[in-house]
Amino acid sequence: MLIPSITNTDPEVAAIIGAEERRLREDVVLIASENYASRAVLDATGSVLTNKYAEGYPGRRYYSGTENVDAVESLAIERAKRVFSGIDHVNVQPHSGSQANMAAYFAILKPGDRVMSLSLDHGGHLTHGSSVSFSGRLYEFVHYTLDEATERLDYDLIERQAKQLRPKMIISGFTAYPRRVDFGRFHGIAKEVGAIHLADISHIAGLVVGGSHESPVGLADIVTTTTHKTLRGPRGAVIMSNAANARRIDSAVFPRMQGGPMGHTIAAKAVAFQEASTEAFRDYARRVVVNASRLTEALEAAGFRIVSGGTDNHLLLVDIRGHGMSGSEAESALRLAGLVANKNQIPFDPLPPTVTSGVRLGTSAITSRGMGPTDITKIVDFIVEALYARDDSAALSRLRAKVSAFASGFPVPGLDD
Ligand code: DSN
Repeated sequence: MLIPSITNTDPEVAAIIGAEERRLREDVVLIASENYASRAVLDATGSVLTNKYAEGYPGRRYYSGTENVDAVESLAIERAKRVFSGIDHVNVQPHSGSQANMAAYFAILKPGDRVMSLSLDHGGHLTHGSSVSFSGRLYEFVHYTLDEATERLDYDLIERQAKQLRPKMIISGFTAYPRRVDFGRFHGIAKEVGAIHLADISHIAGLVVGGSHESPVGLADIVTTTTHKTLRGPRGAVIMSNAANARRIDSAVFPRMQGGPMGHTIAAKAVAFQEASTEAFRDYARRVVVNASRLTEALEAAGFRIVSGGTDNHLLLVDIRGHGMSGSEAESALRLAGLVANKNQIPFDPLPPTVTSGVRLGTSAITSRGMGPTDITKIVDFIVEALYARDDSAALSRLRAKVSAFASGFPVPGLDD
């Protein structure tokens, strides 16, 4: 699949891309935020639209010759509005999820304003107020946490906290929360205290457009999402908002935060939105959730504790403490066996983020390769074998060969389509 021009002109880079293609074919990718983009998405990303400067918005650019970028950006907006049904306004220019959140904050907040969000160690995100992120430095973030017994959101507690602290913005949306999010409840709480409700649906966007998770549209003033996770598009993001915040969002993205938009990535976003509007994508979203449930059941049957007792979406958190290892030890053993997952803190984790007591697993990528419940049973056998063999590098290497033979039997979107 390697693009011949790179092979001919830059064999060094071509070799690295070739190695990544092999890795994507031979590994079982269980990282909850990763996926396989289609060939069409990759083609748009690698297109000549990368060459054009087009600061501004369709019909209002600072350079000439932008008619094709105008057309593709307008199309991406129109398609995003179709899949996120009911949204008033979409900005398709943010280069990443972090930048989408930054622009949303710039649009609404002044430095020092108070914002409420889930803490990072309970499943939030760096840009939801971590002290090492611009967000925690510029704004006064206060955090809600999960309930210790249920390991789920406690909406009554969030409501009490919001009434007491009166934040200007409340953020819903998480990176490691396996349960359904009640956007309606967040909407009610935000309304009650006069806060803006921002829903960061980066993880579940594909489930939302695929009809497998409630949509925040109409319940959040601003919705941010990356386009490359469950949505299966190019690496990038979009910001959606109600009409009242549209102008503020646009001017926060450009000129306040970003310069020229990436026309090639915007074209790929348009392609991904088109793909996400099909019945095949709805079926994909359903299968992602079914596979995550199956993964949960099989791991529980193998003796693992699953945080919150299960999952309603594409991800789950495995509490690895009962197996005498840390999340980082588990991550390393799995990697050596060709199983790619990430260590992750679990709620009330006594261990730091570099070690952790948990592993986060997701089913978006394996479902894109066509794996189903029977394959999940096999994957759990591999996981168990890898964790038990964690100190035996020869056994892990033999297992890797088995995992690679298994994974190579499935097509790789982007390479085989
Ligand atoms: N890095 C992403 C994740 O893995 O959830 C969040 O930005």
